[in-house]
Amino acid sequence: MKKSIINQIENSLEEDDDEEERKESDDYIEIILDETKEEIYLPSTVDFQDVSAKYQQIMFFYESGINQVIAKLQILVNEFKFCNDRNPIDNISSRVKSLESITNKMKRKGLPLTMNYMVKELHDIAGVRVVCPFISDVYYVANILVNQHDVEVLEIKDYIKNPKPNGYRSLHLIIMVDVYFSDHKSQVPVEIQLRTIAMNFWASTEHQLRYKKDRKFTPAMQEELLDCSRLMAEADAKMQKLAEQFSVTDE
Ligand code: 0O2
Repeated sequence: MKKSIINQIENSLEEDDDEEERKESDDYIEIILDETKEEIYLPSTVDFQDVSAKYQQIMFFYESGINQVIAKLQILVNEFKFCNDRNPIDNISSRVKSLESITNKMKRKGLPLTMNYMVKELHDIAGVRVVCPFISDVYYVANILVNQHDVEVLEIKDYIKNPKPNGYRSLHLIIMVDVYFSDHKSQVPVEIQLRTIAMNFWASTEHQLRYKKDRKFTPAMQEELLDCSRLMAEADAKMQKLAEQFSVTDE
């Protein structure tokens, strides 16, 4: 019984091969943006109630990318739950970049506020954050993801090896992930930020204090923040050493 169902599926897949190839070349985002070269302007940030249908369709595209990445990560979390003593993933969160944040970033980059520019120039509209216990876990999880055949790496920014001048540390990956819609496949860009619990503590609290709030900190305050980042880095290094002594990170 099972075999015949499998045969049926295989046969129908063979029949669909040509169809599949044709559909894979269609790109959701191109369908949404139309072939017309007409620029579609971003909806106004002051009128959130009236966000255009087209904008919402594009956001659905990014949400689908997030869902795909979260599914991948959730499978890993469950696998580690069953097969390991501990989990290299502490928690996962995600967000679609807000319209305000999108327009601010585009203004900062001097880009026209159109959907075409948004799609072409911003690769962090879909964002997933993965918090791991140890530094080695960050690279371990990142490696698993980038080695999956439906994931293509566009960019890697290693702010752990090269922290930002203000002390920000994290590993950023921009990936293109395959997403299957009802009648075609698209590649969706997703930014994945991977960091330790200590890095996350620093980034979250620093964000609360000032990030993008146009608050000007005095050099002394900036030095304090940098100092806190160094403390976090020291704690991470010590925890990593302990983990290695207990052989908990030799997956
Ligand atoms: P949101 O929507 O608030 O999360 P690029 O994309 O290369 O043109 P960008 O945007 O500076 O330039 O990229 P980068 O350096 O990879 O940083 C993108 C994201 O990393 C930010 O998203 C933050 O989430 C995080 N980040 C970067 N620097 C800092 C920092 O100093 N402090 C904190 N707390 N987070 C940081 P956004 O743009 O804020 O978008």
